[in-house]
Amino acid sequence: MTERLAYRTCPLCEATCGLEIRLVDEDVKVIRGDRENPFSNGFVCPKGTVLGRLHNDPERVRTPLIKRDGVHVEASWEEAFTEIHRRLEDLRARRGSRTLALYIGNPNAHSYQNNLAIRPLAKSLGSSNIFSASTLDQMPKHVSAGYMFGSASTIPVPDIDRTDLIVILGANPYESNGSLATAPDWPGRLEALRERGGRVVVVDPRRTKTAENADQHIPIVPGTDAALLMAIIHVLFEESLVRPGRLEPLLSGLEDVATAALPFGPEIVATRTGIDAATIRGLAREIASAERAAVYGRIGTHTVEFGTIASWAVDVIAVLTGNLDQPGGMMFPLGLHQPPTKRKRGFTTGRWRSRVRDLPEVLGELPASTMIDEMTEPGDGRIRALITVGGNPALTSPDSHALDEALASLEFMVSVDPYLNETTRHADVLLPPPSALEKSHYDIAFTTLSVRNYAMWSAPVFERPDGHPSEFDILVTLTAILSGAPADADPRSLAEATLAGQVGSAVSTPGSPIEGRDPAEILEALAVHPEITERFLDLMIRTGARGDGFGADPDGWTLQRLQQHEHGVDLGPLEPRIPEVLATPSGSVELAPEAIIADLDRLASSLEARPEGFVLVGRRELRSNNSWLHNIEVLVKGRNRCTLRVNPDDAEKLDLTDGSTATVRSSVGEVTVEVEIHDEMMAGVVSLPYGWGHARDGSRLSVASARRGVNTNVLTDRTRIDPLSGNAVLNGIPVEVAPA
Ligand SMILES: Nc1nc2c(c(=O)[nH]1)N[C@H]1C(S)=C(S)[C@@H](COP(=O)(O)OP(=O)(O)OC[C@H]3O[C@@H](n4cnc5c(=O)[nH]c(N)nc54)[C@H](O)[C@@H]3O)O[C@H]1N2
Ligand SMILES: Nc1nc2c(c(=O)[nH]1)N[C@H]1C(S)=C(S)[C@@H](COP(=O)(O)OP(=O)(O)OC[C@H]3O[C@@H](n4cnc5c(=O)[nH]c(N)nc54)[C@H](O)[C@@H]3O)O[C@H]1N2
Ligand code: SF4
Ligand SMILES: [Mo]
Repeated sequence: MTERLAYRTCPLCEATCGLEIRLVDEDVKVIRGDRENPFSNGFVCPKGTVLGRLHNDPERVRTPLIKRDGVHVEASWEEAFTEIHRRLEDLRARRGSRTLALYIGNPNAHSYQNNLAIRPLAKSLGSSNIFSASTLDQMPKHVSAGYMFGSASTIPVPDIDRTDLIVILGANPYESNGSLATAPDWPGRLEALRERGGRVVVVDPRRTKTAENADQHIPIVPGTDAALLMAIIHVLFEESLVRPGRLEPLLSGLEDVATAALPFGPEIVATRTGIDAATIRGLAREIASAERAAVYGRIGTHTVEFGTIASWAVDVIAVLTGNLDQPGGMMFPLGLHQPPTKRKRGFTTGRWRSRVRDLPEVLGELPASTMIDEMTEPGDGRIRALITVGGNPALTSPDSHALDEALASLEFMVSVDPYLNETTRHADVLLPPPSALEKSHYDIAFTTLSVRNYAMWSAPVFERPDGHPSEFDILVTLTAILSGAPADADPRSLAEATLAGQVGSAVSTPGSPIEGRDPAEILEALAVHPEITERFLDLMIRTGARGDGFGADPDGWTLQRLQQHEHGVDLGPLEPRIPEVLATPSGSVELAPEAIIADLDRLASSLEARPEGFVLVGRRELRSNNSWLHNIEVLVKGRNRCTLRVNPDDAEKLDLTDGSTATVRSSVGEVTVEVEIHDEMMAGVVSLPYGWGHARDGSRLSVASARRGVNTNVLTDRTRIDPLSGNAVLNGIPVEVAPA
């Protein structure tokens, strides 16, 4: 019997917890939180402990599948890529590149290999039909950050370990463990905040677990956070509480914000938000008077009609109260692989527009909500083929019944995914990535969103089975095929050429730490790493803000040095980064971007609207992860969690009893679901979890299918989006509820 311990980062959610994996004879025996990890200190949630079960899930796909006469059959990698090559070439020849599309799902954000490979893949498509889960999620934040700070990835995070007050809007980190604010053990950190005398305020239509454990819970009418936040800004100006402090000389548009906030007095927004004026004023004063305060909004402020305004307003409040870029306020992390400064180029959207609904491009993407229209509306450029990488839009995007039909009508579909699920069952070719335990890991995305500067490298726990390409190689092979290479093209040569190109550009970039160096010398230094993906990462780390500059700073970081820290390394608390982090053309924080100010008229008009009936919001739970962990028995056993939560008074009015079934109807669809009467719900608001609705023909998810649940996105309407970001409206859906 041989025993060993392996350490790695959990790749499932944004918290990036360190795991300790005990293996006996190369079998995963137990996974626990790594107590020596300096960031997560042993914290783990139930999901992190199932990586072994995911690895061993008999239904996890291990070899490529090709659909023949409607049935998925096993194929070799060579056969799979030959089929893709043949079908794509044929389609392109007949219909052109414009008819190809790509959907990029959430797990891509958790994989540095995919981070490296996905943009080149998108480019090789030669089509503007690029969609991702970002427009079902955080796109409003990218847009507001892009306008304010000059780069869509410059997102301030709450410095929760040092703040005195955190106001959380539309997030439930007790269940989700946080998002756009990477911190293992959010619950523990919030409890520590309260223990040191700080306060936690939660704004949410549900009294969530996070609200339950907070000092104050403020219920809000769904979809109205932007109005509440504008009222807070209004009060800050009206009561002369504006104190930007250190940043004052670096701000532009302050006066314009004051003017723009005038129509949003607390007395005016009170009815619409359901929050009385005194509470709004009290909240504004509390934020202004706290020594250090962080205002943090997430899913409930982003996936709504005024998502971009709300995303912008939270950062404006941070600026006005002197909390932006200050310890204990909202700060900018600096990942180990990041350069110290951003290139100044400003931010725009709408460089092209979608064919059917004329929606603007944002960050090179079109809204996922309009994928259906682009697939179904006849005409030149109609999508006929789709590649999905790690996504399940048939459950996760709005109007998903219609999307499901649209997927079935495609001429060709490829999915890179470990499961045959609601989406990938439509794929003509399925390419399975290796399991998480067969991959190396570094968080490119989440170390730039982390509440402490932190880095960790995880080596694969297991070697990949013979002949199984890495996910990077799968994506690069697809890129090569789309770029005109033969089906048996060696992905290595394309990747090597890309790496050489990046080195070439780094040595010729003025101000780069390796400016003027010999590219051959740099490539040789990188060649110590056997995997090409490691070489890309090492190049980023060594030319990053803390890098060794390939010898220029002997104390600097390299990937090899990081690899010696098997528990990860703490790189210290967040530090002020303004002005270096600003990339706006003016070099200042743009407080009043034209597009956002213009959109405030729409918000003002919405204050008069008094929606009748019920509104639907979503919910996440600790043992679930978006749409894809329901095939793991230990995570789904127990009572049915896919229930419609209804406030007790509403239930009485509607004649609904606990455990009965109700029909929920929206403008686009209908579901029938078990009722759970719950006093956490605000009156007039009902809630359904998302990511359910399994047991579709052709999927292979027997555990999930036994607890199918209903798909809440049958109810969400693809025509409702936040216009500035193209983000789907997934919360605040008008519905009718009745006993079934
Ligand atoms: N366990 C678990 N963890 C996860 C995930 C998961 O599925 N399960 N998913 C991961 C992903 S991809 C993400 S993006 C993050 C998301 O992390 P969070 O942002 O914390 O997401 P939710 O738990 O959905 O919390 C959203 C909250 O907003 C509330 N809400 C709805 N509408 C409104 C509104 O109009 N205003 C306000 N103020 N509140 C509103 C809902 O009641 C809910 O409590 O979680 C990540 N972590
Ligand atoms: N109503 C409603 N809808 C929502 C939300 C909501 O709150 N309410 N939340 C939205 C949010 S925040 C998000 S992020 C989206 C998520 O939307 P998607 O990204 O479309 O959905 P996921 O469930 O994350 O899909 C994960 C897919 O990746 C596969 N997968 C897992 N690991 C890997 C891997 O290593 N490689 C590859 N290639 N594939 C892998 C899984 O099998 C699954 O098919 O949903 C959005 N939709
Ligand atoms: S909180 Fe997130 S990162 Fe941590 S163990 Fe759970 S799923 Fe993994
Ligand atoms: Mo997400």
